[in-house]
Amino acid sequence: MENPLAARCRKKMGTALVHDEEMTRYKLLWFDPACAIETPERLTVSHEALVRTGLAARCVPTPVREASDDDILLVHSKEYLDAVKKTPYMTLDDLKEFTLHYGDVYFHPNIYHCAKLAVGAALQLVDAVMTGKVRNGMALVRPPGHHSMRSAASGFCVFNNVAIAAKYAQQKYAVQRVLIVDWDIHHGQGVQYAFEDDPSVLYFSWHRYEHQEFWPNLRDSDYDCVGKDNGAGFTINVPWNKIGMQNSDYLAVFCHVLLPVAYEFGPELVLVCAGFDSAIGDPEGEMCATPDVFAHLTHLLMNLAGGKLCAVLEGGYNLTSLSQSVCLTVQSLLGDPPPRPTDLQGPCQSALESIQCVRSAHRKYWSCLQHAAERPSSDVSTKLEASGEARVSKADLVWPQPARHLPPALGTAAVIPEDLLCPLGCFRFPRDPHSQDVDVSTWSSLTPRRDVDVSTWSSLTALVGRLEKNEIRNGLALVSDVSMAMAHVFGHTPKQRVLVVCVGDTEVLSGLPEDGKTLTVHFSKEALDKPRCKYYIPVCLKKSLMQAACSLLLPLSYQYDPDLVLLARVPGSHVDQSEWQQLVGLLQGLAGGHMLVLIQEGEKTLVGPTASSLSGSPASSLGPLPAPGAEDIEALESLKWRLTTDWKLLQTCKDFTACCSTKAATT
Ligand code: FKS
Ligand code: ZN
Repeated sequence: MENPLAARCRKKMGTALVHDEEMTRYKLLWFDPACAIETPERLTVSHEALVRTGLAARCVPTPVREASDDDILLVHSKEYLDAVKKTPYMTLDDLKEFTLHYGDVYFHPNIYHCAKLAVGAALQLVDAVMTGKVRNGMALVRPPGHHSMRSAASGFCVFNNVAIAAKYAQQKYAVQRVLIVDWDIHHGQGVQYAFEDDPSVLYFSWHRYEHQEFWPNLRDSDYDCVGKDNGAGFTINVPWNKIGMQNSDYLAVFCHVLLPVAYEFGPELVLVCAGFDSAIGDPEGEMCATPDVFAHLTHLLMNLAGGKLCAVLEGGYNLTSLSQSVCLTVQSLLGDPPPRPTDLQGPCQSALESIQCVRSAHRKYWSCLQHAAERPSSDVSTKLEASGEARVSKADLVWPQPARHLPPALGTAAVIPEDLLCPLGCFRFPRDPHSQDVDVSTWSSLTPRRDVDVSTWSSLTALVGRLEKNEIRNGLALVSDVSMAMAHVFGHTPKQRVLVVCVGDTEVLSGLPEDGKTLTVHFSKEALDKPRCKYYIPVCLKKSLMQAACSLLLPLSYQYDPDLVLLARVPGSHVDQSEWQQLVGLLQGLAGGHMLVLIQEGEKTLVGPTASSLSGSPASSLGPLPAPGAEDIEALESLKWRLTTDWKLLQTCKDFTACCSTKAATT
């Protein structure tokens, strides 16, 4: 029997699951259609699904506790706490009367107890993550928290679990910067108000808004509410003005708004208001993003803050969609590769309008957005067409059952010379003893034939074959010539769609076919080649790799949807170790995690850090990023403009042609 500590180490520190059945022990006691959806079953089905899929057993079980008065007073007023304290002793009529002071919430004799446990669950999770007992985790709680305010309950929420958790982390662990990502479909106005003037907490929320016609109908939820005083720029609101938003819309907002800003902010802790009413089938959200998308959203946040991420349940009212989404979130937290993304056709017009508005409202606060376009001249266009437009039809609300998830048996294979120690978490992939003769003559015109290591190449071929069969998840190889090794891999995997990401100042593979079987993105600091076609994209940047990774590489990669990712480090690279690890981390969200990293011999020191990222350890944090150079931002923007016609996920403006002409006029 393996000792649990070693097991956790092997699992890169593990994932906490905070849960207690007690939180199912309150419910609505009278007739109120607005509150009827918030049921105990929400918690039961979520937990049962985690148990049934074997995910719960892979987590570190973590008990809840009751939050103390002091914990609750970090966010709420004494008067409000005292009022809630009386509810366990109230009669039904008193409870009904008490409820009337607030909007869309109900009280029950046991809700105060559960609300204390919900806060305590979030704090237990913060403790487990901050003390390093686990890397990340999820708390399954009821009542939710993000609507409750200093002195008011609201929207099923009694105490603000996540806001309290943020203050607690700052107080107890001296955390300097907290990022709160609220992907619930309602605006967490309670969280926003708690931190609106506080630059140490960056609050991001997307929410169904419909030009203020959707609950909680606040002017404060619109894109131009960006925070106050010192906190200006540290509240990011993305209003959804239409229902039916899809995976593309969510991912576009992550790539073009949240991630660039989050990397610039450099959080030390990430908290997620993890509501799943933003998923398909939910009666409140009426959106169309599939449960799979949460595996990606989670994955994309998992390498911020050195991996410290706490997800706390908020809403989610379709029990099927809710429990699937919870599972996919926990699956990512555990380090399993996200499923291949589906249906990424690019964001819809209404989403683009929201993206453009938010980016423009935040231009003056975040240097990664300094070149964002103006907001569209009329931001009410979608309002006018909204009512007449076909709503999402019933037929659209059927979504495929997420694939039964089987993590590959083996993890990370290393093709490295015998004299190099096999990095922790990897296994040495055998050099093929029966290396067939490899015909390199076709490639010899491309690259001078140096110290050709035929046996390395044949093990690479074998390795790619095993990746294809899902027998191995990913691999890395130290090779004497990256170009030759790549050429070899291509020569032997004719059927696949391969995303090639090159980093470094050496030209590679000029002779690749341009038929879409590969998409190459090459980052260098010296200008290399001109783009030849939509499948070959050279990116010349002095620094700002993370910005380019979020807003260029990720959208391209998601839309291309490769079968395999080939990441190559060629000589003359300016990317440092932590950026490199971030890149390795982000790219593992593609191709079901199938990735092969090629490193040129001279950069032996990168083998360890690369292996560590490939086998699931969090990338080291980059801290807050310096402002990217104007030159870099120019280069990036003009590249995105040029590519947008072919790659819709790169789009950040509603009326593309109108934006192009303003762009042309200003540059
Ligand atoms: C019924 C109107 C219901 C209230 C919606 C409250 C949403 C709560 C939540 C939370 F995460 F807090 F649970 N309006 N058609 O989902 O945001
Ligand atoms: Zn909600």
